[in-house]
Order: sequence, then structure tokens, then C-alpha cells
Amino acid sequence: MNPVTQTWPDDFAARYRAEGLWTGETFPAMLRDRAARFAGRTAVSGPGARWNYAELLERAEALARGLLARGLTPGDRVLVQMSNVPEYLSATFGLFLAGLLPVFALPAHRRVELEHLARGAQVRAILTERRIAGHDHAAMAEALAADLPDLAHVLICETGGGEGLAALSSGAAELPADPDPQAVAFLQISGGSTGLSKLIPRTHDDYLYSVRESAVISGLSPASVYLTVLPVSHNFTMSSPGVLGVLHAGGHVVMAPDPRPETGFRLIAEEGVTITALVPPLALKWIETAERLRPEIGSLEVLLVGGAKFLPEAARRVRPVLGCTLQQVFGMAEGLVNYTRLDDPEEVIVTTQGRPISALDEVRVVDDLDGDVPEGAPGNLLTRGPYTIRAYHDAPEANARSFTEDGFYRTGDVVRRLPSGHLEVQGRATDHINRAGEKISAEEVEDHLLAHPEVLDAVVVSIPDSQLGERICAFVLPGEGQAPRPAELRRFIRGRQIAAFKIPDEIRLVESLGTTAVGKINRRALRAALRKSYMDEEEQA
Ligand code: AMP
Ligand code: DBH
Repeated sequence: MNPVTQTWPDDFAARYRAEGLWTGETFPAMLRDRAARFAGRTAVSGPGARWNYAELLERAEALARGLLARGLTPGDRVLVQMSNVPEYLSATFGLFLAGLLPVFALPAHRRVELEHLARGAQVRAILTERRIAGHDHAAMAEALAADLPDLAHVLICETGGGEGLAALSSGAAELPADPDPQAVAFLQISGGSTGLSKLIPRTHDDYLYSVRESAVISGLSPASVYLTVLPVSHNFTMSSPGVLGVLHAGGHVVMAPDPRPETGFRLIAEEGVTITALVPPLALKWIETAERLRPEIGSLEVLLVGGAKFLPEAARRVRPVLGCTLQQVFGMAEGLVNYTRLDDPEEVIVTTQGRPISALDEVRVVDDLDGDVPEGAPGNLLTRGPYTIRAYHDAPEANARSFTEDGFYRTGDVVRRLPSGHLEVQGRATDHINRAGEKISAEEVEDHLLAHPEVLDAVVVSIPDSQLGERICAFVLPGEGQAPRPAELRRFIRGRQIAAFKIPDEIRLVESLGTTAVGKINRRALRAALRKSYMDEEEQA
């Protein structure tokens, strides 16, 4: 089995430790400590469950013993596909306590994405729920395991009134000693700006530093009650400050069963929620619904918004309508996270995407030749720091593309840096689509279209969208025979077993894709030209 590592050069690691950023804390030690300090306080609640810190630890330990008793071995990787249920936390910490490495998939992922992650991380087990939002995840996991010899264990959490993880939690295996804090704790996934997602190994030391600081920056304390609205395994929801930040602070995590504003408002009132996090399109929906319903949400103190650009006009409405402080967050699963601070002037809060967590986060804004642009001018964001990875797992080509020789991560984002250090996201240099915070690789969707026998070529672009921020438009050049209809193409793509958020919102059949030669040559220019022609047409209409 290919080992999973993440290392910083010795002098950097020494500095992060010497300055007290990397403290040697690990996830197992964190949970044990919080269970001792906050034993009787509520850690997590959700449909049908409410556990205090002592119970969360007890459940996590029982699962850890059970998994090791089944033959999993510390160091094994486990694909985790779970929704916003309390068992997500007992499962994740159970894996940490057993020395197993979670690989976090999203509930929307289907066979193609799961197989890619399972192969890439050489997972030995998949842990999922029987059904999530009506889809049969148990069957999908069984089918995957049948095709992947390394994937020996299908582990089902019986949520929705069932017994949860109980059946997996019987066994008396001994738990391993605490891990090395510099070891990889889990694999997060990238949004996949080119092709399929890449695996992001994060260590105990680096991730817990970002979690600990994020909790401070968002003002968390044991009195905090955090509502989990976005998918819990997304890096934003997990760590910015997310469910891990809340547990780190001794607060209470509330799992929302769905992202609807009505559900959110009800839970805020019932549980006294003080903080939550949304992507911009959802934040807009919450604002519009609140204007209409005037809900009782006086306990809400902070709303984090991130994942995609939150426009100032929308941002300005948060305080008057929802009655709380907006905290913009611009982050990435690869590392760097920026926040507006709770006491920043309102103008900074509504017009910027925040400044880095750490004084040791290095930020460069450069032109296409990696030369620094003048202060305040837009340019490509490069970053290096105490919780930004130096490499993806097992991906030499992506690593050569995504990191400079001196270890800066090329974020692909175009930003402007203000004298205060706050960043304003201007756009991006890569061709992915940011659809309501979900990042979709144009190339990946093109490849699915090209698999259709009647498609000669396809070009996928992002189109600005008032609801989603961006939507997916595919330009399709049919082959010689009968041209497929857009509805048929959409059905075809749906049948490819990929996440539904990748299905084009709009498909346009074209007679030519312009002057650029068909094929993979200069795709970027082709995408830009087609996007421009679409926008020009829209303007005239
Ligand atoms: P990923 O690398 O898949 O975790 O996605 C991170 C990317 O999401 C960033 O590089 C940005 O392109 C985008 N992103 C996240 N937060 C924001 C934000 N507040 N404003 C604009 N873009 C954002
Ligand atoms: O979009 C993201 O990936 C993201 C957004 C906000 C993120 O990873 C984060 C905060 O940590």
C-alpha cells in the first residue's frame, strides 16, 4: 500500500513548532481531552440523537474497537460518505481513534467519483448510510466493493431511526497509541479544477492549527451552538471553523437534515443556534425568506458565507435582515483560509473575502510569469504556510502544475490585496465552474459528453447566474449522423453515475466550435471565446 504523507521542509516545520502553531495535539487526544473537560455538555444533536461529550467519545471508541476487531489495521484508508447526521462525528472520531484514515466523499458523489477516490487512496473499506436523500448508498457501495478487490469492507451506518453504528461497534480490539502529530490524519478532496478530484493529505498538526485559530477568529466558546447546513464533510463545514472548531471549543453542533431556510430558522429558535455557515446562493435564499417570514432568530450572532464570491449588494443585507454579523470566508481544502474579522468595519466585511488566519501564511499576488504585481493590482494568488499542503497524494503531474518550485500552492484564484492584507476575490485563472460553491471541472464534464457516440466534440463553460452564481453550459458539436437532442444528452450524462451537480444546466448544439481545431488544443481559448459569444448574445436579447 502506497503510504500517505505530507511534509514541510525541516526549517519550516521547526519554525511552525517554535512559534507555537503546531502544538503536537492530535484528533484522538483532542476528543479525549474535551470529553474529560466537558463530559456532560451537549456535543452534538440531530434527528433522533443528542449526545454529550462523554457519550460521543464512548461511541467513537466503541466503533474504533469494532472496526479493528473486523480486521481493519491502523493506517488503512476508509472512504466515508455520510450526510449531516450525528453519527458522522462518532464515525470520524472512531476512525481517528483506530488510526484509520478517513477519505471524505460528498453525499452527492456517485459511482464514478467514489471509484476514483477509492482507487486513488487504495481504500480498504467504505462507510456510508443505507440511504441518503432517497438514494441507495448501500447498493452503490456493495457494487463498488464487488469491483475493487482491495475494498474488503462495506460498513453501513443505519441512520433514519435505525441503530446507527451499533452493529459495527462490537469488538474488544485494543486501540493504538496516539498518532504522530505530523502524520496524515485524513484525506480531504479538491474540487477538481482539471479533471477529477485530487486527494489532499492533512496532518493532525497542520489541520488542528487551522481549526484552533478559526475557532478564535469566529469567536467560539463552550456557549456556541453551530448549525451544520452545508454538507458536513466539506472542508468549509468541517474546519472553518466548522464542526471541528466547535468541538475544539467545547460547543454544541446541531445537524440540519436539509438546507431549507424554514428548517434552519426552526432549529435556530429551538436550539438557540449562535453561528452557522452558508454558500452565497443559500445565504440569499435565507435572506429572502427571512424578509417574508420574520423568523425568531435572535440567538444568531454570526453567519459565515464562503465557497464562492458573495457580492457586496447581497452581503450588505445580512446584518439588517438576519440581525447577525457577517463573516466572509475564502478558503480551500488545500489549506489557506481567509476570514473577515468580527470587528472589521462593516465596509470591509461586505466588500472583501477576508485576510489569512496566520501571520505565517505567505501570500503572493503575481502575474502569469510569477512576478509580483504592484500592491493593489489583481493577480494570481500563490500561498505557502503552516496549514497549506506542499503536495497532493500520489499525483506528480498535478503537483508539478499546482506548486511552485519553492513550495507555493497555485490557488488558481485571481485576487487583489488591500493594504490591510484583506483579499478581494476577482475571479480565477482556471476553467472550473463554481456552481453554488460546488467546483466542477469543465474538462471532466466534456469527457462525459464526448463518451456519447453522436458527440464529436464538446466545450463546457461557466455562465454567470443570478441564483447559482454560475451555471454549467455545454456547447456540443454533433457527429455526422443524427444529432442527439439536449434532453437525450442530459439523460445520457445522468446515466453516467456522476454527481448530479455536474450535469449541464444548459446544452447548446452548434454547427462549429469556431476556428480553433477540434481536440484538446487550446481548450482554454476556445472556452473563453464560446463564453463570450454566449454573453454577447444574451446582451442583445
Ligand atoms: P477547493 O480547492 O476545491 O477546496 O475550492 C476552493 C476554491 O473555492 C477557492 O480556490 C476559490 O476558487 C473558491 N472559493 C472559496 N471561497 C470563496 C469565496 N469566499 N469567494 C470566492 N471564491 C471562493
Ligand atoms: O470552497 C472551499 O473549499 C472553502 C470555502 C470556505 C473552504 O475549503 C474553506 C472555507 O475552508
